[in-house]
Amino acid sequence: MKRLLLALVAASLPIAAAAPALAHTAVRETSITDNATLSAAPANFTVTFSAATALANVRLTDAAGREIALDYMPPHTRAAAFTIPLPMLAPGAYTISWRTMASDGHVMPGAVRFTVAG
Ligand SMILES: [Cu+2]
Repeated sequence: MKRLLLALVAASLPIAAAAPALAHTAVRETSITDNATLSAAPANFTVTFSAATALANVRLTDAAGREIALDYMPPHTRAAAFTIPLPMLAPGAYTISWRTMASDGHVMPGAVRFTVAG
């Protein structure tokens, strides 16, 4: 199985190399820096990408991995920036994660971890 996976990766490399690097959508900026400790609970989270992208699977989890409900539905249109309102967060560690699908079809996971100081 591992051998097959490697063969698939090797087979897809020439295609990946031929695609312009800019076609890949990268995170340009997040309103909360990864691993930041915040003195106050943030009211929202904004993520900005290098190009318009579709956003999906936005999840907020606490330190125990429990999902915290978000009052947010990603738009059905592509955008370069998304602002996700956050619920009132108690002190603790959180992870906000998402998936993007770029116009070239590449799906990329992303996440930012942060701590609200108590
Ligand atoms: Cu890509």
